[in-house]
Amino acid sequence: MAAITASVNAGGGLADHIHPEPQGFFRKYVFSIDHKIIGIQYMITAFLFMILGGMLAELIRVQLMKASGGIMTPDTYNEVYSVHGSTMVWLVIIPLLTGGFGNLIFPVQIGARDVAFPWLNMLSFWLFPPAGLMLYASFLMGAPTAGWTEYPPMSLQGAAGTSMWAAAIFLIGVSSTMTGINFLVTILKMRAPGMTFTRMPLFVWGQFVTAPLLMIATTALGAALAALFVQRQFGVAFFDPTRGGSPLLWQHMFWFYSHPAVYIMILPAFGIISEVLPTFSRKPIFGYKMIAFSSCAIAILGFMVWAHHMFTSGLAPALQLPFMVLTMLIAIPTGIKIFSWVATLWGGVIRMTTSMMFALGFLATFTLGGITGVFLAAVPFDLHVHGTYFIVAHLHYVLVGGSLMGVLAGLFYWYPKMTGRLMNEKLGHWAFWLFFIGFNGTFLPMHWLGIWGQPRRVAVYDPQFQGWNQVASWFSFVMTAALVLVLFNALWSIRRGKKSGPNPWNARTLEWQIPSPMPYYNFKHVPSVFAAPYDFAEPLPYKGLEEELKGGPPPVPAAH
Ligand code: HEM
Ligand SMILES: [Cu+2]
Repeated sequence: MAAITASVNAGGGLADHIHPEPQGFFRKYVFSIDHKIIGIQYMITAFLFMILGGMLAELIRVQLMKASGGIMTPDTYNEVYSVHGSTMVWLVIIPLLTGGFGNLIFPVQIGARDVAFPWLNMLSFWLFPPAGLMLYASFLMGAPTAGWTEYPPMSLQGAAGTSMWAAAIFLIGVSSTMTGINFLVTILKMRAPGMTFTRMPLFVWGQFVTAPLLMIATTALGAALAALFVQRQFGVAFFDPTRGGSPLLWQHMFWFYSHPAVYIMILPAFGIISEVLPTFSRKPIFGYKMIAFSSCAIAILGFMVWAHHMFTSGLAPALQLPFMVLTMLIAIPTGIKIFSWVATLWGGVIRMTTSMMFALGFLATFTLGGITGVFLAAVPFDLHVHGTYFIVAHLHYVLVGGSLMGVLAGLFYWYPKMTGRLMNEKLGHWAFWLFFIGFNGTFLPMHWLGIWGQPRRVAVYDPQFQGWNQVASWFSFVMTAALVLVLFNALWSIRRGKKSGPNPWNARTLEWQIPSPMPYYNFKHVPSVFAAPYDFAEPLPYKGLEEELKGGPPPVPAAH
């Protein structure tokens, strides 16, 4: 490893290329090749799509206030939840956690000046807004109606918008794949001298195990989407059993992507939590290696469990047991992480910043989502609740209570690194409590609604479920208000927030050793790393950072 880092630095490799900072609005902010600007572009775009996806969510909750529905026809309702789910997965959570926070932070944390392929990075960002607009344009021609999973045969029958959906998600997939390659090469080749694998901050580990998932799993999705598109537009019978195709083929390909994709949506969030908890309890993270290696175990196991989404799809009984056992195994590395996080808090000097509160909220709600995941892995239980609101409850506990809370913890934590200012803590605390209460009030009742038998994805339902649906709807407005408050806080703080200085939290990883906002080149002198992060009692584990906080551009290396 030392050999690789040494040759990169000595051979005039990527790490020490210095180019003048681009001038002019377009080169600087629109077609930027700077990983930090691209990260912020991803975040702004994803938050805009979150507003659209959130409006659809509220339409869903308004419709479900009354058992007899009321505001939408069933057809429109199908379009609304299908686009809502697709938005939240592909245009919000994945872009925020990989393209957004990934780009913004991890290159700095390994001591690099940029990612390995800056132009590819710009290209993968610029595939994202058009793909999102295509998804929304599908409303004009009949949006997809078969949910975010778009199972055939239903997805073969929908209006033209379903083909548009397939094309849009395909574009997003291409973008994800490029990001994965870029991040993997960056982490393998561009770490600062001394930044060995076991000295990498845990957020870097989160991106490191996510990158191969982005590359490998997304390929399966791309193939499935292409096949769906080709069957719909040109009639090749991939999924049509009457002509030798198989609708189950879609489910296998889709879940061979989408189960690993749930880890694309959670492993980077694990990384954020692993940064926030030690910083605000002033203790080294407990079980660093266990946290890092359990992420690898999760990534590998994640490829072996996809058929747990197909227990009710006519999967051969002989296959049910192995998929059940493998799925349950994932609870082990996940549990290891949860115990490590709790042990990190134990005896720590806890500072209740907003970021810390979101991290603690994550611990509580993600754990509950993980537990219902183990329930679902049990085939007899799954046969009972598959296709009910119990699934909706489970997936929102992991995706909103896990991934999105991780995003919010990261937003409050790293906001100074983007803007040089802190977000308002008082508003932040309000937003946290509104979010936590609103979220649990919305999704907790769905567990029992599901067990009692309320089916998901229907526009009208049995009147006996109306009471709890109203509860869920009212709390969903509270949760939305919390997110609006976060957004307002972020916008207000750009100008009015308290100046943060380089290291407001007294954190130890490299991004905090340079000015806020982070300068164009990140580092004047690429630092040397001689110990692991997070050891708050020891001196900083870096050499060569003395100049970083003084003004002016970095010296041009003499070699070229
Ligand atoms: C211990 C970890 C987990 C286990 C054992 C687990 C297990 C399961 C199982 C068995 C199902 C299928 C239920 C059915 O369709 O009948 C399911 C659904 C789902 N899970 Fe998990 N899960 C876990 C964690 C996660 C995480 C971390 C995420 C995302 C961040 C996630 C997202 C989802 C989603 C989106 C669905 C619903 C798919 C659909 O629309 O049909 N799960 N989970
Ligand atoms: Cu799964």
